[in-house]
Amino acid sequence: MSLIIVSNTDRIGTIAFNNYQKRNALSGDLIDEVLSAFKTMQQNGTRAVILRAASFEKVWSAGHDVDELPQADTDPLPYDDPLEKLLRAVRSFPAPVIAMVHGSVWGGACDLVVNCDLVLGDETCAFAITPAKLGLPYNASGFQSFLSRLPLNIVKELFFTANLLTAQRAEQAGLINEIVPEAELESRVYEMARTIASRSAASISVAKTTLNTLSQATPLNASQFEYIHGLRRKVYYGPDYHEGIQAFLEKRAPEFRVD
Ligand code: KGA
Repeated sequence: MSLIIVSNTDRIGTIAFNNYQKRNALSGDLIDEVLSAFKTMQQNGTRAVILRAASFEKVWSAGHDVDELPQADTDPLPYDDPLEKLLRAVRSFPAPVIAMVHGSVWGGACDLVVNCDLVLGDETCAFAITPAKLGLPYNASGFQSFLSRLPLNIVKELFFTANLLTAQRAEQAGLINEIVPEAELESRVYEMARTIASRSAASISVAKTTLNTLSQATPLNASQFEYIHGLRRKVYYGPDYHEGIQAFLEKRAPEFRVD
């Protein structure tokens, strides 16, 4: 059975997560389906893509499928991780990708939303980035995506507390473009997509690529990158990551080392 529902009308594509049993966790299989949908939409000249959950539930997506994260001693978010492939597909899609968010968004799904070009949510939307609950060292490209969207203190709050940022605060911080009443969310998102589709595709595509390139432009030499990567390696080889994943799988609170 398909884990997403895909449709395309008037060159506006919709990709809807449809695996609520697992709270729309971003498993490799689900991501493969999304990547294939993006590929077809690019071939069809789709002018805007809406990323959403199939139905309005409490959770939009629970993020990376934790069952598919390595349990210890391996980089949990390498360049070829399915989540990383998904984020790159969103960034490189030649037309805008709009996240339409009802409900809570967790971990890697929060990174996904931050990588979308536009985000509209209703009063129920809320966002948490949770590597500190898993003892997981987040990756440099992920931090950069958050930093290019949000003020440093908000990024730190999200990563340090792993708590949900409410819709109101997410709007104030610029994580979402606008809060729209639940009953109007769908119509507002599709209206925005239609407006985008009526403008110059060539102009919008180059604007997206240029803005993404400029906002990600950070001079970082090889030595600095290796230093950061070395810090991450200590964490995914260390006891916290092992404990964080085990605790999730055993459905208990993690007991991180205090020394
Ligand atoms: N991965 C795998 N399975 C998940 C999952 C996830 N991220 N989130 C939920 N599930 C499973 C869960 O184990 C349960 O399975 C089912 O989905 C319903 O969840 O039916 P089973 O086999 O027991 P649950 O918890 O019963 O639903 P809920 O009470 O409605 O609560 C929903 C939330 C989203 C609040 C809860 O499931 C939750 O806290 N999930 C984890 C959210 C999270 O921390 N995600 C971050 C994953 O890490 C990540 O993206 C990275 C890379 N990171 O943070 O660095």
